[in-house]
Amino acid sequence: METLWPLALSLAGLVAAGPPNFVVIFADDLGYGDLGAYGHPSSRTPNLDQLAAAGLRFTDFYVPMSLCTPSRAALLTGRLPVRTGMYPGVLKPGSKGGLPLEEVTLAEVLEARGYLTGMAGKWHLGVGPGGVFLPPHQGFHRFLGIPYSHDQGPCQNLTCFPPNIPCEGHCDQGLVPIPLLANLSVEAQPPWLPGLEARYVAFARDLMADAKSQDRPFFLYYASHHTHYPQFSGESFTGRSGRGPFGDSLMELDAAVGALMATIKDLGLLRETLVIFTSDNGPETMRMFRGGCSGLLRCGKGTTYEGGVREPALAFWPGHITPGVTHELASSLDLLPTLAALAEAPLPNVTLDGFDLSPVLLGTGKSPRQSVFFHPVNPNEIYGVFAVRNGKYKAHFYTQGSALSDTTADPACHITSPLTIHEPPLLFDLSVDPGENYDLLGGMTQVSQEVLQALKELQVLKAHFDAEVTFGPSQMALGEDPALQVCCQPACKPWPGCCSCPDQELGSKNKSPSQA
Ligand code: CSN
Ligand code: MG
Repeated sequence: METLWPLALSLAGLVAAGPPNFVVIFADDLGYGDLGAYGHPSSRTPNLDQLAAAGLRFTDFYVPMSLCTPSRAALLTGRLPVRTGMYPGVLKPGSKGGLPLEEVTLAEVLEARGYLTGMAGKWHLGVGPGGVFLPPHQGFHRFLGIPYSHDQGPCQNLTCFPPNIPCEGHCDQGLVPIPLLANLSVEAQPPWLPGLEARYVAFARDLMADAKSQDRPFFLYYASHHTHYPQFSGESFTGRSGRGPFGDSLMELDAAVGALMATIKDLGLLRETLVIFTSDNGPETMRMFRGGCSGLLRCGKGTTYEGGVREPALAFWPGHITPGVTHELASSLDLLPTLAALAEAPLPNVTLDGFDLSPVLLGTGKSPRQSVFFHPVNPNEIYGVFAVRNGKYKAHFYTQGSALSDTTADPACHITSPLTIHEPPLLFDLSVDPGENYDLLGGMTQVSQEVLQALKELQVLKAHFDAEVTFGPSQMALGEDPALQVCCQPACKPWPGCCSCPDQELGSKNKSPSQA
């Protein structure tokens, strides 16, 4: 098979022994069915497909909550979003709260082990007064990115595709234009979106090269805005994917992955670098054909159905990970314990919800994870988890549609489907019914002893889990203060529109962010 970045054996790779480098690539709102390697018929994702072919492709990898902020918090802390206060919904540009500083992030775990840590892209774990919640205060030595979603600000005047095609829709009005931050300074407000991914790639290259020249391991958290709405892409991708604006955005993400891989190869670090790719939540199908695809799974973003919480996931590490497909249960919660184990870094002294999956990656054992639990995006302690998967069985004790999953053919996904209690739960055997179509207790077939046993186990798992999990105080409940929004022109008028320092006007000088 021809490879896009052939695995040349480097001498450095054969003698190295220190902790491995980690590159975690996190896509935004990319569905289970969106990659070529996961069966999409028209996506162009040659680099990701190459990672899948030469690495480990997960079929049963989950996030604990089907929304951006909670999912990102889970990835970086190894803890349920309800524990860290990252609920309900998502953080806003003027939110007072953020990921509590006492939470220990993966960056902090690895920084303490001597890693050079950097993050490019979408943060969405809070800004707060004076930027207290931003990545430089959460373990990242370097940060280049937007602190939240790129639709959380007016976008009618933004360019999404070159030379001057505006973004689709108006996005969120009455807010400051989206800022691009370099550490704690405003680099541009708003940045020119068709040039954004290339900037992130350049940042990532510098980080990896600098770590190598300092003879240090690195941790790169690459959280692209692709393929979130409104989709954008650079000149080389616009109109090139064969799948419209969503495909162009995905193709640019794929090319960024290729550029990161080429950099790792050029540095001679392919065998010292574990690359992981996944997505924060299922597709935002309310955007119709611009909203991504959950493939054969039910519903999408904002729901506890499979399409909301099961994600594409790849792990690539030549010489360490045998190429193949795994059906082991895995979760984004497992990243922190897994990478900490591989780096031989001590775990934070807190309740973790993840498991060390290094046996699955290295082919030395089975997954220690037997079950996964799903809270809704507006969780409470009375209902607890809405759904539980144990082995091949999944029970839905509660279901609720979401506006984010509107427009799919299945009305159960839509906002018009209210909170529904299921007693007994809806019960699916995902090994024969990954699309959650046929309720085993729905009277269609006779209920076997095995199914009754599975039901009992799921009920016990839910009861024990809910009893054990203590919710942290909601950071979203702290509310918003519009004056906390980042503004490149402190105290300007008329606010918030005056907070405008686009790339071409800013030139090379940076402006410090401050509160308006
Ligand atoms: S998300 O998408 O940030 O990727 O989850 O951009 O749920 O209210 C979700 N929401 C803006 C968004 C708002 C987003 C919401
Ligand atoms: Mg998202």
